[in-house]
Formats: sequence, structure tokens, C-alpha cells
Amino acid sequence: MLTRAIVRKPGRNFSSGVTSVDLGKPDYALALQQHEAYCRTLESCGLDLIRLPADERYPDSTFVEDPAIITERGAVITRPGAPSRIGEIEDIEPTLREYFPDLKRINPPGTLDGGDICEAGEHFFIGVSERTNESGASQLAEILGAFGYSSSLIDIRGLGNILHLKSGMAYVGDRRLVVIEALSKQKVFSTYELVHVNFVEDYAANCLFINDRILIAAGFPGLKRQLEDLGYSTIALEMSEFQKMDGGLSCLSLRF
Ligand code: CIR
Repeated sequence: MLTRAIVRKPGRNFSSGVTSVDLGKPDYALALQQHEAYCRTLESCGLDLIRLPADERYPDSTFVEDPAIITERGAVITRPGAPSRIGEIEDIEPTLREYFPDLKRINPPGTLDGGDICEAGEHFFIGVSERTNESGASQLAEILGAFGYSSSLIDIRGLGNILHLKSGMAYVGDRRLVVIEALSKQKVFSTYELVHVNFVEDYAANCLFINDRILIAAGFPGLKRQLEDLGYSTIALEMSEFQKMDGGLSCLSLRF
């Protein structure tokens, strides 16, 4: 059961963050509205929010998922792969330390973004991507191993144009994974039930399973219906302004 989440308000310079998609410049007022709706939805799912103020030094810092990883057995400060984001780790550390005094960390030459880490119960999938290198991935595998978790690495470089592993998959409990087609052939998924995302809805794969409900980006009726047919209760959220900056639902919070 998740009880808390860390979120950070987008800064006024949010639109000058890193992005690889060509969907236009986000509208700041609308981004704030969508962020607030996201926060209220997390609260409606039973989470107490730790709301951090906007930090204009780091335009991407609203994507709090990337500088840290939180598990039930401990937390890790990452080393984000985008040079403009590396300072975000100092930004988030004091907050994390309040809840996890014994923080682990990813050290150079490792780089690792939280968006590449998909927790699936006792097992973690670790994406090796343009942001997370082999050193970062193996350092994390070792830390998770010491916590008593197993893990497997998935190389997503060149796979379906996704920024992070979780841009293309989500764990929704009961050994069930939501996956885009480009990821679905991974051998490590063979013992899981897969919910296949139609390629026109790839963005929706980054959905968020919170205390028996699934938050899904609005505008993707196919996946929403598939999840509801499996018995999930879904909540659709407008994400257009975050999508323009390559961000999805999971990126906007750290849940624990
Ligand atoms: C970046 O490129 O780093 C940000 N604009 C988006 C990060 C999205 N984070 C995530 O998927 N965990």
C-alpha cells in the first residue's frame, strides 16, 4: 500500500527543459493546471503529498522520478544522464533523507534515471538507455540485490524511440505488465501476463498503478478499455503539456 508521494511544481522555465519530441512548446498555465489535477488525483488515491516548490535552476525538476528510486527497503539517489539534470540530485536529497536516512547512491561513471527503473513486486527491470549506462544499471542491480530484490537489465537503445524504459511499460500488479509492442518480445517478460498497447497509443503505456487504481493519460480509449475489461478502475488525466517535454504520469512523482 502506497501512502506518500513527492511532487515538485513545474517552474516558469519548464519549457526550456530537454525534449526529443516535436509537439510544440508547453503552455505554462495549462501545465500548472494539469499538475494540480495530478496532485489531487494522487491524494484521492490515498497518498499524502510532500509538495516541493518549483526550482527554476532545473527546468526538468518537476520530473522528480528521475533523480531518485524509492523501494520498500530503501532509497537511492541516482545520477541523471542528462547533464542539465545532474544538480537535481542535491535538490531532492534533503527531502529523501528525512524518510530514508541511509540513502544509497549511484556513483560515476554510472548514470541512471529513475524513469528507467520499473518495479514489479520483488523484481526490478532496469533499462539501459541513452540516460542510464551499464555502470549505473549494474550499480543499481547490486544495491537492489543487497535489499533482497532480483533485477534484470533491458537494453532499450534503438527500441521504439522511447526515452526511458517506463516510457514503454508499466507494472500493474498481479504479475501483469502493460507493454508497447517494441518491448513485448523481451524474454524476461515470459512469466508475466502482458497487456499489449496498440502502437497508436504508445504514450499511454506509461500508466501508474496506485493502490488498486490506474492513472492513465487522457485520450487513449483503447488501453483504458483493455484495463477496465481486466477489472481495473482507471482515472484519465490530461497530460498534453508534460508529453511535449517527453514526460509521463510516472515521472511526476516518487511514490512510497
Ligand atoms: C527529460 O528529458 O529528462 C525530461 N524532459 C523528461 C523526463 C521524463 N521522465 C521520466 O520519464 N521519468
